[in-house]
Amino acid sequence: MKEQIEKIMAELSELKCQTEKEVEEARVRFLGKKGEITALFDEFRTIAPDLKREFGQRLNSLKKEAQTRIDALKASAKSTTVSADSAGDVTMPGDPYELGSRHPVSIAREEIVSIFRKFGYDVAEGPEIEDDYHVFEALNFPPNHPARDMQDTFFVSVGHPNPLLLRTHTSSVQVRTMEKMQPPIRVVCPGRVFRNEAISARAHCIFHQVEGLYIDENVTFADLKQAILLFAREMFGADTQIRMRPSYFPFTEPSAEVDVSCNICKGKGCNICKGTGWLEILGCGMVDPNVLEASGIDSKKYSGFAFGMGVERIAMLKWQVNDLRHYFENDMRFLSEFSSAVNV
Ligand code: 2NM
Repeated sequence: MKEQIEKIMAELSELKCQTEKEVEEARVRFLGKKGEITALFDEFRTIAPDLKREFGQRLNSLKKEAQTRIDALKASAKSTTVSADSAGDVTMPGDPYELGSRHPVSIAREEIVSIFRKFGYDVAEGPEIEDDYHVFEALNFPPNHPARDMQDTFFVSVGHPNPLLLRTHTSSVQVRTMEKMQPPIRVVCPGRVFRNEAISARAHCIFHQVEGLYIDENVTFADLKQAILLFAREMFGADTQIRMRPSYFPFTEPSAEVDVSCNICKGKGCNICKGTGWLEILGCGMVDPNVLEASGIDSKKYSGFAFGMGVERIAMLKWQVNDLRHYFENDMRFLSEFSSAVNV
């Protein structure tokens, strides 16, 4: 029996297995019901009582050694089997990268801009950090206008003779465009704007705008109305109606606010349009002659219209999102809703 134990010990230490199947065969050979070690345990019952203690210990450590060895072989066979499998069929297509998707505000902005590009507008961008002149002065804001107040505007430098501030609208980009070129001018200016406002379901201190400007000889309010109607029908559907309400902006005269017919209830009245059948989408007007002159455009020869809209607001109406804050929180459950929403 002693020789047998030693022989099996030696065999175990030299045992090599490539696959899990070979490890299982080795386990059966040594430790299975009819295995070599199991057989030695059967034989053990018949040996002389004075040898039992010694052989009991030897047999137990043999069994333990066999089990440890087989467990180790099993673990290494498993890892080699996995890598052999994944080498597998090299003609199989690879695992695709998980792609993200466009943010809904980007989708809406790109759709707005692409509609105006079709109408022949260029796209202009400009700095987010501006000076008082391009945000207020050149746009006919009187010196004491409340928008110039720290309550409404974020100032980057305070107490400076020409303080820097975060633009509150992208009209500043249109001022820079008028400074650089003579009519005809057709531009849309998409970008981030900043207002010192308390964050709520309907307002945020950072949001996105697209503003438009069209200047040429004989541009009239009728041209403005037609441009806005065509835009609204491209954006919200061919059967969309618009209405204009008189309004006031420092940079336009006359000014108007534009509503589109509610595309949810088709004008009947629902909770999205608060029972009115209409949804406000933008502000617009004829550019004030003071604004044209301030940027070097002859207001006797040229006239123009301008408009401005909030991209988040358009996106809320388009996808019936009821809380603006969804657009700033980057919650994957919200963002992944838009993975197939691009239709530009
Ligand atoms: C609006 C509403 C009305 C506007 C005016 C100008 C500029 F630079 F030409 F004077 N840009 N944008 C404008 C006019 C913006 O947003 C609600």
